[in-house]
Amino acid sequence: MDCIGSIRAMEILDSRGNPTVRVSVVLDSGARGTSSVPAGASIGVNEAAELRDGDMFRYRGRGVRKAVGNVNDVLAPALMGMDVTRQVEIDDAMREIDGTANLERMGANAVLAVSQACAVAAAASNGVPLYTYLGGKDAVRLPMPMINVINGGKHADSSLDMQEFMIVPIGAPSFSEALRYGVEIFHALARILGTRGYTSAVGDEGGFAPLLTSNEEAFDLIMEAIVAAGYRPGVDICLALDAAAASFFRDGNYWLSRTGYRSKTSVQLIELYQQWVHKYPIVSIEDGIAESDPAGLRELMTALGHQIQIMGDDLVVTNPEFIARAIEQGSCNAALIKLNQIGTVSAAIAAVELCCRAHWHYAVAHRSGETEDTFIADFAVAMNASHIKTGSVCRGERTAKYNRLLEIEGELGARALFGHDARSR
Ligand code: 2PG
Ligand code: MG
Repeated sequence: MDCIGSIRAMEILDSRGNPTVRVSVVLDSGARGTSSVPAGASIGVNEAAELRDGDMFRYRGRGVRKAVGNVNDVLAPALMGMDVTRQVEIDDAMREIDGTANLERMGANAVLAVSQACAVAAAASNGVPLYTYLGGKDAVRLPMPMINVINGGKHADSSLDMQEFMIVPIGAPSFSEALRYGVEIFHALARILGTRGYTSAVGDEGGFAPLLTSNEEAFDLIMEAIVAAGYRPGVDICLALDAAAASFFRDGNYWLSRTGYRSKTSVQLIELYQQWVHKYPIVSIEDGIAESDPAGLRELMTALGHQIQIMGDDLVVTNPEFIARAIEQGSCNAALIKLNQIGTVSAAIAAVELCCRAHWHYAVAHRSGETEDTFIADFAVAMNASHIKTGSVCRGERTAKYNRLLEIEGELGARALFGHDARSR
């Protein structure tokens, strides 16, 4: 048994230059673990709550000194001496101290940073990598990356309503090859944007953020880049979309205003998705309909649920309760898993278990405001995730996760599995 000797939090910066929480845990043995938490921009209304200071004279209200204080003054004394391998007990203790359903009192940013740092310290104490500690020795599968190459919505000042245009290297034989395919296409896309007079400046998640004339133009340019890089659309590379539709849903309509369309009903928006799925090799649409539009969600599943992955993100917010409901109501057929939407490692694991039972695919995902922390790379392997969504192949906070996955693949050597049919666990 290795017990928690000390827990210290500090305020650091995320990739958007906003404060966030980093926690270091030291165990009695001297083993230690450090972890930092990310922050979203398109946030589901039912997510666990981040605690921000609200002091407009510091970081325009976005400081996290209160969350840091809660770790150092409240959570740390309560967890001192606990066996660090008792993740569920540690997480439950924090949830009890907080006393709210969405962790708003302590702050999900405070609670998750402690939860993750404890897992990292426990892995170190056991002398095993984090993915083995959390997933056991059968955790040998690398996730399929969904690589974001064009940013829109709340992640860029681009002209696009849709938030994320991604490529999925389905034809790659290994994770590292998938990543290489993605990088080559990313660079081809940069060249194509340049020749058309578009900027190759990037958005929050590292995808390009050009001022295009339509969402279709984004797909067309990506298709061109796939071919220019020597790959076959639909065979080597498919496409995925995160619409983040709640960000343009108002008064019962979808306002695709950036691209000059008038408002659309859910039926019209779904028709548009159907046209896109027909025209482009799209295998996944995330948050295609807002979580507050149940009729639209049903229609989307009826229209495309048998054909492609309909991913719930804002809809299910990594919350076992919401995932159970979505499974029952059939409002999506796959889920994003974001630890900071639910606030503890053990609750995120419970969310994954539900997805597994429903035979859903699930993508472990980053947030648009990230740090150099690589917890989610290990977590994706530990959870046998079908996919990982961690942005583009540039910006250090994104490549940190990819580089960690390359390291894991190297460590696993011949034992490493990759791809959808490796789901045998
Ligand atoms: C999403 C995420 C991550 P954000 O909507 O899936 O890509 O964005 O972190 O801004 O919620
Ligand atoms: Mg999303």
